[in-house]
Amino acid sequence: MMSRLSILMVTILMCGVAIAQEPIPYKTGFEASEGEGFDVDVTLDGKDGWTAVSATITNVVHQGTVGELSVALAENSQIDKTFSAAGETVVWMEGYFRGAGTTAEPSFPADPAASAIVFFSATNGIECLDGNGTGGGSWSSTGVTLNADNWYKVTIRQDYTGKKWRCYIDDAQKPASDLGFRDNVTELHGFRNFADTASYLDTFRVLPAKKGDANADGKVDAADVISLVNDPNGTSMDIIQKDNADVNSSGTIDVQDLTALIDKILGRS
Ligand SMILES: [Ca+2]
Ligand SMILES: [Ca+2]
Ligand SMILES: [Ca+2]
Repeated sequence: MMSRLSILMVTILMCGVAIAQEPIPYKTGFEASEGEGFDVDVTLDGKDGWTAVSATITNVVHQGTVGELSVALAENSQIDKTFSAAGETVVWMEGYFRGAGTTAEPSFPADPAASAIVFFSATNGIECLDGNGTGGGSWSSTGVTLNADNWYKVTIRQDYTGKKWRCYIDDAQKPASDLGFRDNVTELHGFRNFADTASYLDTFRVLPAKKGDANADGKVDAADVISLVNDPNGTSMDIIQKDNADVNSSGTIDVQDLTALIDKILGRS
């Protein structure tokens, strides 16, 4: 029941989809300057590989971000983008969302198959599905309530080997524990966002987890060394950068990670 759904952030298994799959890393701010046809009041459908029903580009942006445009999702809208991420076992997906959520109970179609699902509830706040891998699961609270005027940065880390995912709201892991996939999905295929109440999306990106990629551009090279030299403890890094910059997976970022990064680039590890 499409009309019962609010914001869904999900990776999906899409079969028989005719549109081209975008390779990752992918990022967009839905800005006119990106040259993909984004502009005020144009439909998102057909722009930069997005398919959309009742979603347009608008001049509402979230606080603190460079840019002028975002996506406005009308009531009962849906947007999709397919990705190809063959061989990537851990993938990050992130976007800024704004909306009041829905008063309806979460209700998502069994098809397509889905790994991670984030639900915006007007009554319970942001909820994440702790899936059982066979199409079901239980809803886990993030403890974050919704204010219709606020933007929420939602970052998800999906591990396609362990069939586990994590949700971060504004760079804090919520809920604190790892979550299960709803279905037995083996790799990233796409992103879908349903909205049954008006909402917004901006500053969206999808990239593989890569140890050493401290600037989160999808590559491990000298630019990452510069990032770590300039911020040796990752103090000003976001959650994706922090995960990548902890090259030796010790849980902290320090000079040992810089050494490990240089070794990695020079092929010494
Ligand atoms: Ca934007
Ligand atoms: Ca990099
Ligand atoms: Ca470390």
